[in-house]
Amino acid sequence: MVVLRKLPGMPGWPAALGLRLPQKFLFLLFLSGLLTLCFGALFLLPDSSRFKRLFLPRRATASASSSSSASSSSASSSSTRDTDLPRSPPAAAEPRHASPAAPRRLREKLRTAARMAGPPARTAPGSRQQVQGGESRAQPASAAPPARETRAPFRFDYERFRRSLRHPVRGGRPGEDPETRARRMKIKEMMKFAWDNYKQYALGKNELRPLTKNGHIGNMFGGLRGATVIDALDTLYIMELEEEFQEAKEWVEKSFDLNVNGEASLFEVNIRYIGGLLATYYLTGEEVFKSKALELGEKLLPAFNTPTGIPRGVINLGSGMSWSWGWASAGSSILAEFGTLHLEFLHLSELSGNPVFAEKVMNIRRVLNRVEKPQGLYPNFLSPVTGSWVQHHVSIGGLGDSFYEYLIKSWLMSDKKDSEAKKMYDDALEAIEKHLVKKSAGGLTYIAEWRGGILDHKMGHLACFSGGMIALGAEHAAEERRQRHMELAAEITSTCHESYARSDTKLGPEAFRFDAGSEAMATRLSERYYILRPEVVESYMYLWRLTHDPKYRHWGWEVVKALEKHCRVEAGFSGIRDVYTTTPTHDNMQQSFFLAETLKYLYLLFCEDDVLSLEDWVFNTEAHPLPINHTDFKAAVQP
Ligand code: DMJ
Repeated sequence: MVVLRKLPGMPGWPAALGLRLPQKFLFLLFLSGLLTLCFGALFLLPDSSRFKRLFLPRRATASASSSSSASSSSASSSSTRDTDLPRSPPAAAEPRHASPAAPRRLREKLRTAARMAGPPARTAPGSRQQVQGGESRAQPASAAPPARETRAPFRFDYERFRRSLRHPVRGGRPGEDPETRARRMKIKEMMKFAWDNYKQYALGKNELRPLTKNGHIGNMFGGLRGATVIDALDTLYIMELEEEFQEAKEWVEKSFDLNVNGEASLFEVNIRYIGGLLATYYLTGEEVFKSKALELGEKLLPAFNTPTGIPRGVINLGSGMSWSWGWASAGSSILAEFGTLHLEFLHLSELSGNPVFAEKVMNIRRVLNRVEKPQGLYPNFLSPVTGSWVQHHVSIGGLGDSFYEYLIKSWLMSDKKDSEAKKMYDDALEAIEKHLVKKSAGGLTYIAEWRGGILDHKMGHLACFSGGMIALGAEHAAEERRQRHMELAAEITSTCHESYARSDTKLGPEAFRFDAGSEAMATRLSERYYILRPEVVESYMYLWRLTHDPKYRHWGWEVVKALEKHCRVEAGFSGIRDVYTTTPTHDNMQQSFFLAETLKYLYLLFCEDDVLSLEDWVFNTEAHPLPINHTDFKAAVQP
């Protein structure tokens, strides 16, 4: 742009023309009118968006283009946020700055662009792995199909859904024995204690610090608050803690702010917040939970805007910028993270009538089906740019775990129609059985980890969910597999129980090993802690429901007693730093998953089977129940 400025030694333009003051004024008036006219004309040109990007402040443009194709109600793309320019064609939904007075052709053009384009790629600041420039030009397989006309207003038929359930949500308990009831009531009391202390000292923060009696915010949720509220909602409801449920609901209605601007884990926000909100909506029919879940779901969509459609692990919920974890090799995405979206995203499509969520996760599945699996195993790190594995580390514990869980649960949630998910699960389990399942010298069955062909004879606490998962899958397996898998599930659950039984506190360590003479015990100081994790009691709950062997209730009750003895402190429950001492020190953290999962699974262990029946519900990986599709979900995309 030419700048009119006075050069040294030269008279200015009007002076050089020999004009007097009134003439100068008229000249300047004419000049400014001319400029205004030219600038305004740019907006009437048919393809003016490129020019707008040149002239308008960056944030206004970014705001318009950050609305996802799912956008209808989200307030996420506030123009007050500082964002970089998108590098992809702008606009997924009709930009909010397209005024009703804009020429019709222009509005139609913008609408078409909105239908065709995914959400824009953003460049993340700092040294972390960034969204690559130009990436978004590659068409992810998940791009929305063209020419989808304006959707008819959509209303999910909640009453129809409730009628489709085969069991009452909270179930009936005719003629149960008094001991079972008393144990269940004890667990309910623990939940009330955990909630009351959180409410008193940390309401609105993410977790309670029960020793210092204050709140913890952390950095996993991108500025979102109240992780414990959202995680606790459905547990409070199921336990019939009515007053406490109302307190939690009121916080969601009045204080749960989605208009935040921070770096969140896509996975954690999905499993805890979206999972918790969806489950509570399905349980109660209260619209507030549905609308918050949908609004939050839309904010996650820009993370999928990569060449493959495999989302990156971290997203700024305000700007939509996304990037990979700094610790993940070569900018890779993590199997357990991008593989643990399927259940929630299908429900987001079901409730909104918008297929975009289902399309995103079906595309992840397509990419995974295309890529070659070493010996049939799924490594934990995948490049979102090339769609190839980055490292050959395989684990059914951390980094891999819930990917496998979501395969079998996707099939169950589809009312056993999603045969592709079932096949992926069966094939993966077969490879795991063949390469990773081992027996220790002392006869304990465990699942080892695999590093490029070398076995690491260790199991993490996280891997202990697999007993429950394998039992759940076995229940529905063909006859020859059924018994073998049921035995495998029981053996793994028993090994995990051993990791508890062999400690002084009767709580299990973060990881335990089967080498150097060790059997189901931690061998490193750094692995001796217990942070109120649920995986072992989760497996007890499934094994109880599927076998009714009383040992699982017995083992569950041992955990209750150990929690009371070692983790209960004056103002809540705390993790401990060493399970191998009877006087452990506390880590001062009441994790939100303790309320979402550990206490819920313990409670269900002492309930009748029809409370959150496995015939009606699947639990997401944070133990939030999502309904099985008995009524033919409209939005589900067929493989
Ligand atoms: C929970 O947030 C979920 O269960 C997740 O899948 C793994 N880890 C924690 C609890 O240990």
